[in-house]
Amino acid sequence: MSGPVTEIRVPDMGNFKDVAVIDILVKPGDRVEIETPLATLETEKATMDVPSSAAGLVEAVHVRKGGKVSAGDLVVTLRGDGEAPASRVPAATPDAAAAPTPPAPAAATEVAQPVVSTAATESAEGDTRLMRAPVVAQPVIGGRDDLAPIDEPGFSRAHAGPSVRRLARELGVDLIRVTGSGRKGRITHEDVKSFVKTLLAGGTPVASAGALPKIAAVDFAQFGPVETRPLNRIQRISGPRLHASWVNLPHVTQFDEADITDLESARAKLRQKALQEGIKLTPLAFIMRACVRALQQFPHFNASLAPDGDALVIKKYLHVGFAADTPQGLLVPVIRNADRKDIYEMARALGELSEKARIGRLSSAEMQGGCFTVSSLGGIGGTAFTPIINAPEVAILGVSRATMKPVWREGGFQPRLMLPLSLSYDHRVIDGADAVRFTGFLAATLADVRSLTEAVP
Ligand code: CAO
Repeated sequence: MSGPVTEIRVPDMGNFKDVAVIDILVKPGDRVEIETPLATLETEKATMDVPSSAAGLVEAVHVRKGGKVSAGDLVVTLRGDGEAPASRVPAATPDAAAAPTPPAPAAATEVAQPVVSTAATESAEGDTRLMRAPVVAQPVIGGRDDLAPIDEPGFSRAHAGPSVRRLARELGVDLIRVTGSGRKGRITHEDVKSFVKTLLAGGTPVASAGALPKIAAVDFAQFGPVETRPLNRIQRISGPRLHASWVNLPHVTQFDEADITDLESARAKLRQKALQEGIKLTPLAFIMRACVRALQQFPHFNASLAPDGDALVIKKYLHVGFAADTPQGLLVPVIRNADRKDIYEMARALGELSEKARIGRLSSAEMQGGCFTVSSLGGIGGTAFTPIINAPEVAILGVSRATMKPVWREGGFQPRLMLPLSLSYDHRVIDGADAVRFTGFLAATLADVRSLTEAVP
């Protein structure tokens, strides 16, 4: 190919500067078409693709994953094939955010625009509004009125390039209802057309196999003032993981109670001695120790499903994680070889890892390899909750606040300190009967202080 060299640069992104490059989508030698995504950028408020504004062969990529870019920076150089003479530098609109994007004339002269794909918000100045196209009258296809009115905030968030948006506008298709089949779920021309074809054929367009129905975006500002705060880094990482576990694992939660009256009086006696050694002996250390014993008794709780789901991988090691509430968000440090730790060693590990988590010093190795997780909200309160399994683990124990309750014992009511347990388990691996056996074993172990305080072999 011997066409002219075209430089594709970062378009005007409103107020954003030094935006992180989180993905490079092409390499030298790749053939790209107009609108082929070249790189993905991420601001605090949105991720956006930089699409090519010309067709040709990639000669060089000038940005690197992990780097930072601003408007006008060179992204790639293309050796064109004469199909699409693109403008070299995106037109610097003085206030691109303020002006609605005019209907672009022909694709060949279109200026690259970032395509916001996620997390764009009402107040994401510039990035969301950059993508807004003028609203056109919506045709009623074939006399049918299946086309719901376009939900503007949702439409502007959809992962689609400018010409796909234009096509959708022309056809009156709300992009939020279309499932993208392109890279990273990007909506293509074909997706819009097949959506319309399905409507014409009298069918109901469905999301592609396995895709979840989307929740319609709401422009909350129409109901009153709002403030939009970006999720923090940990929330952005843990959110998709929690979601993946929630939608992939059939969760059931078993509730139970453990009588920890004797345990608490034993702990009160041991606490002072432990404090002298710099160890804070909280109920959680005993609960973790009891979990170790339960996991040894029920090895299929100390397991994960093989990736194809047809075998159980039983672990011969016993690393137990615990949820820690930190200023940065929820973290799960893992106590390695928890089966080799007595109650004091367990409490020391809990204290050290919690402190590291709180001050942001936890290494990623210290959060890996867990077999089972304990999430204790007991220090805060509550009576029960349904914890989400830390997949690919198969169970998680939630612990709520212990309270004094009247318990019928030996022919009369006695005040006993009862600890609420909430065990969520993956029903593909664990049956309800085993879950009750597990919590029953835990309760019995927590009631038997000697078994918890004895030395570990
Ligand atoms: N019932 C009654 N009191 C309890 C209790 C329970 N189940 N668990 C702890 N307590 C008490 C402790 O004894 C301690 O009181 P004292 O100081 O008088 O001894 C107090 O509550 C505070 O304990 P703690 O929180 O400092 O220590 P911990 O070992 O119980 O917990 C940790 C450590 C890191 C798990 C905890 O600080 C934490 O972050 N918990 C939140 C976990 C979480 O967010 N889970 C939800 C995940 S899903 O979103």
